[in-house]
Amino acid sequence: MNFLQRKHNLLSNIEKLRFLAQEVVATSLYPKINTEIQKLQDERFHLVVLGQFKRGKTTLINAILGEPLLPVAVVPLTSILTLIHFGEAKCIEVIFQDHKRLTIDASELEDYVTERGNPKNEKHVYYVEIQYPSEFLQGGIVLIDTPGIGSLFLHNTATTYEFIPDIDAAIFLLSADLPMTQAEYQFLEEVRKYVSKIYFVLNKIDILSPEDLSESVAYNRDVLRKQLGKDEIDLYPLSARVALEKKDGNNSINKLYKSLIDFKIALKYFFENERRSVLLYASEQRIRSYMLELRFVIELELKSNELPLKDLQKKIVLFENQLVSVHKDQSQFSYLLSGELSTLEHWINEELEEFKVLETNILKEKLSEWIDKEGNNNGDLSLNEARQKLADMLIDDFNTWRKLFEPKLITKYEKVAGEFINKINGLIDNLHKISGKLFDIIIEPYNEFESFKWKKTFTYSVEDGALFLEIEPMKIIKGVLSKKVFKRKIQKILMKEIEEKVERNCGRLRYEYTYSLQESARKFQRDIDTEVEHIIAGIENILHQAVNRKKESEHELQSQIDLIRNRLTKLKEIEQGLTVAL
Ligand SMILES: Nc1nc2c(ncn2[C@@H]2O[C@H](COP(=O)(O)OP(=O)(O)OP(=O)(O)O)[C@@H](O)[C@H]2O)c(=O)[nH]1
Ligand SMILES: [Mg+2]
Repeated sequence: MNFLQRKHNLLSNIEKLRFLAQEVVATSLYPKINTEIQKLQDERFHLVVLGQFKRGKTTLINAILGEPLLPVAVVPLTSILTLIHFGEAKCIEVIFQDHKRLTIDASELEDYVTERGNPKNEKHVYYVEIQYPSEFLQGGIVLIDTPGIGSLFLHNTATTYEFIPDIDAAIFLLSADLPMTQAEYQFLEEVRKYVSKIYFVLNKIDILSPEDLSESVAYNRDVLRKQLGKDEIDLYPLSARVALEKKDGNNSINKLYKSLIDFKIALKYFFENERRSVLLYASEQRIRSYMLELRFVIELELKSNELPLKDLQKKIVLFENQLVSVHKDQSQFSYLLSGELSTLEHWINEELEEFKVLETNILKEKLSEWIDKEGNNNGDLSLNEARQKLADMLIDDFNTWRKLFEPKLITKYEKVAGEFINKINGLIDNLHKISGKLFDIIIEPYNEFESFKWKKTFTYSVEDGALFLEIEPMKIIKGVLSKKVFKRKIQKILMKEIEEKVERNCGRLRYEYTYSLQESARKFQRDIDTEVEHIIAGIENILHQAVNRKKESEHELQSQIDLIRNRLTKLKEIEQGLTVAL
């Protein structure tokens, strides 16, 4: 069978599935299946650039397009998904969460897709879509820039994690100068569950000497081989930045530019030869997980309709009884979560307290030294200058401390969040297992309830802004006092101010960290409760509908059972059709 026949077969099966999903009210699969049909009809292929923050994802996309279209920076930046596909003319549209669209100019992109221009996504952007006249994008390729994972802006990590199931193939960026981090390993493991084709790019090779480069390539290849358990790794060392700048007249730069050309050739080869089968495979995987969900719902409907009323009522009572323990688990989890968060807050306090004492002493020492030196060199030393110096020193020290402290906080936080998400997924699994067991529904051990699973992650972010330091106007009239006395006076005032300023700024950090933790926990708890209640309501709805039907005539009940049986048969046919088609 050629591609078009396979695509046609897959599409006709998915269309049957859509029809079925529309009939079965107890699921919300219909829009998801609809999107899949659209994507397959247009042969839209999601080639997604992934990786930790600041690895150079956005720069690589610009280099592939050959123009600095998307904004890049030295700080974690991209916060919104950007989908770029072929168009005769450049056109950029922002799609908001309420589905409103706005056409913007390239110069305005920064205001929507970056953490700086749109902090914490306060503009409620869903995604950005760009039409771009590049030959590379022809044939339905959608090149997608994602927010980097693992930065302090956890909502960015969340956006990217949520998008993983929609990826057809990935370009996974690593950096030549840094070994892979724990966050990257975890992320790669998650991506592998959904994506069969992954290209690895070892970026920033321009900063390494040729010897260090070969060591870095060998090391990363080895790590990936072990991690993926396979010998063949598609690893492309290159420099996105140099390739984008592609300056002529310098041989080494030309060589680096060539690595990007080689990578583009490999991608082109893939597009021409493998893209279509990968597209079908990825689509089929998504569809199979939707079918598992649908099958569970239809079987539950069938079994509950087939049971005699008395037995059904008994089972409903049993289900409701078991729900008590589910709810108990649920409230125990929130109790555990708040416990874990208080431990984390306690740890933050301790760390800040330790830093406060240390920083107060260090600043006193550093500033006294500076006043002594400046006072001797510069007769015009003013209180304001000294205050400014203190502010600079304090901002520097706080920023250095934050750089060390915040990654530790994130690691601890992600661990708590990860454990909690596993617990919730266990609870969701359990809900289905309880009802499956009560109604004798056979659940295939593979993949179990993957499609029901909670895929969101815990969102949490901390402002990256400067520390707020007010510099009060100078009140002492210089000149009235002798230089020496004046110096001593400045010193005395500022030593006291150091204590206050360190105390106040540590307090602000403490507030910011704990407030963000509590806010994100509250939101998470709300989302989880809604999700669990939604699943329970779905199951109860099926059971109670069946009870009501039992009160109708025998004839009507029987025709309803026949209808559901028929749906199950249709679903099995679709399943078989899929297997034959692919
Ligand atoms: N030396 C060097 N720097 C690079 C290269 N590619 C990107 N950079 C720099 O790395 C920094 C981050 O680049 P971005 O493209 O914004 O990285 P990103 O992965 O998109 O970052 P996020 O959007 O925050 O996840 C910028 O300062 C780039 O100029 C490269 O090949 N070599
Ligand atoms: Mg970026």
